[in-house]
Amino acid sequence: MRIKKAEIVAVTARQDQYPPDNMPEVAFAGRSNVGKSSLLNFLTGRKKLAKTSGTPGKTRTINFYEINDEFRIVDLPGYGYAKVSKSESEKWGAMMDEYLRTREGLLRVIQLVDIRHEPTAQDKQMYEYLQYYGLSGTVVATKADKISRNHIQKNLKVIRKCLNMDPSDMIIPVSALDKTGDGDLLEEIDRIITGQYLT
Ligand SMILES: Nc1nc2c(ncn2[C@@H]2O[C@H](COP(=O)(O)OP(=O)(O)OP(=O)(O)O)[C@@H](O)[C@H]2O)c(=O)[nH]1
Ligand SMILES: [Mg+2]
Repeated sequence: MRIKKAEIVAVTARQDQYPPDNMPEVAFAGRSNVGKSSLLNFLTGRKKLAKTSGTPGKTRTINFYEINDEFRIVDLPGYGYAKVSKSESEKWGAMMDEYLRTREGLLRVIQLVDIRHEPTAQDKQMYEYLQYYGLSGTVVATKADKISRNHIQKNLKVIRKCLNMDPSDMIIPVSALDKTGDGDLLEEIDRIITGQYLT
């Protein structure tokens, strides 16, 4: 698949702000700073489509991007950002729940983890949540440029085990900096939106 067109269609904090539930959607979830917004920019070839930052907690809303007038990629707010208050993390939870549990068009949530580290307790919790709701199956290991080539396979194995991934689940290394892994990820997104994983 090639991305020919990408546009932001909604920045939302509540369900009544979502675009109509009339298209397949794939969402990006993961810790703050893991590189969700950067990945979206990389895939679409649009450096400034989504705002990114070296400081965690940049994306605080659920942002919908329409791709090729055909499907949407949804950039979710990150978790695990140390400085957030209790009320803010509760707000995050309610906002995520509202989207993940009600969205008919949502086919899968791609979970992003940092390729350098073992998944955190919150990463595991998130993946379990996705497994429970039937939204799991694809993991992206970000920032592959930060480790040597011969560590990539080893770290992918650790992540797979740590998240208790199913043997049929996919894990794809990417680097938004070196611009690698986009082909494999776009193929996977194509399988998702064309319903190849639906039973
Ligand atoms: N080296 C390297 N840095 C990356 C890569 N992807 C993202 N980054 C950096 O990681 C930082 C966070 O990136 P974002 O895309 O804003 O992260 P996010 O997951 O959207 O974060 P929140 O919006 O806070 O949830 C930025 O400084 C990016 O430049 C990558 O592939 N390689
Ligand atoms: Mg972001």
